[in-house]
Amino acid sequence: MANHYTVLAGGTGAAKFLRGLTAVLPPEEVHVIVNVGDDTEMWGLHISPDVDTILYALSGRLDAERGWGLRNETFRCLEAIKPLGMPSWFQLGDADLATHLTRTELLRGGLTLGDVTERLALLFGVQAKVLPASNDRVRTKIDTPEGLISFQEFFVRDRWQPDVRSVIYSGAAEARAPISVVSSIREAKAIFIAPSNPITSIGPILAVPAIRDALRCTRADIIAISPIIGTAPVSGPAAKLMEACGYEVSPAGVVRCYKDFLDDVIIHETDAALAASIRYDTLGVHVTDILMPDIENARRLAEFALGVNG
Ligand code: FO1
Repeated sequence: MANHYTVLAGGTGAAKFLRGLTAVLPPEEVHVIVNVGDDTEMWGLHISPDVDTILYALSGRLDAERGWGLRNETFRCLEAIKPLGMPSWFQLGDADLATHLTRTELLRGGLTLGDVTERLALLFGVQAKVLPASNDRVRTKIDTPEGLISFQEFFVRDRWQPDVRSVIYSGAAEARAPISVVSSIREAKAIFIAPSNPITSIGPILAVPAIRDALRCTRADIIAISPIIGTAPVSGPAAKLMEACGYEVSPAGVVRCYKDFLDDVIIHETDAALAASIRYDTLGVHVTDILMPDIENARRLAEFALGVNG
């Protein structure tokens, strides 16, 4: 068995957990399999929001208040491009643009998204292994009464206001998982599912058939940290999306999303009374403070999660 822990990750919630995990483990022992369903094209550039959130967090440059983009960012290009009639609802910062320009150029030159991410991680001084879930095109689409829209149109442009009829992971069924992703799952000491949105952050990762198969087959313990406390998500539109996909909005609903491979779940201390009803033969339920307002709490949660595996 290899000497690493693997984390399935979306953006903001995962970034907080990973800051804690890489503070208590040698960062090179941490692998991160990142959602690419949020990826989009803007101004001719390939944007990978969750990959970048993780890279920026692990290089200590994430704007922690926003939860995305770079600290001390400026938006001069955005201001200049608005009057030229280009879309300006997606706020691309000036320094952030350097990442998107580099990624787009390298992809055009024939590198895979995984290759580009490895190169960016090296340049940013990130020692953890950051692995996009697929090099193939996977796009989360939201089915609304007005029609199908992209995840970023739903999340950023429309501020998650539209009614949601269903969620589609376009391209996922045909998408391949890189060998590095499958072996990271197969050989991990343990696998953590970050407290990310189960539908639009973790869902697109699980929709890649080779990834779900690897999770079902791995001998590593798979431990999820609930992104839901009580009946509400810690942040974001998870409630609306879980409901639309037929899941109860609760830690029990989160467990159902991962039912075919989950070994343990970590839930918030105020949900302690739910533990007995969630627990079943093969599922361990662990209770602690899962909020991560600062690095100390993130470290504490990471240590707790490692203890569940221990
Ligand atoms: N999130 C927003 O709420 N508004 C934005 O304008 C925005 C721009 C943006 C630019 C680059 C990037 O990498 C991420 C960005 N995000 C923005 C975050 C992102 O859309 C979401 O947080 C994730 O897709 C959800 O995990």
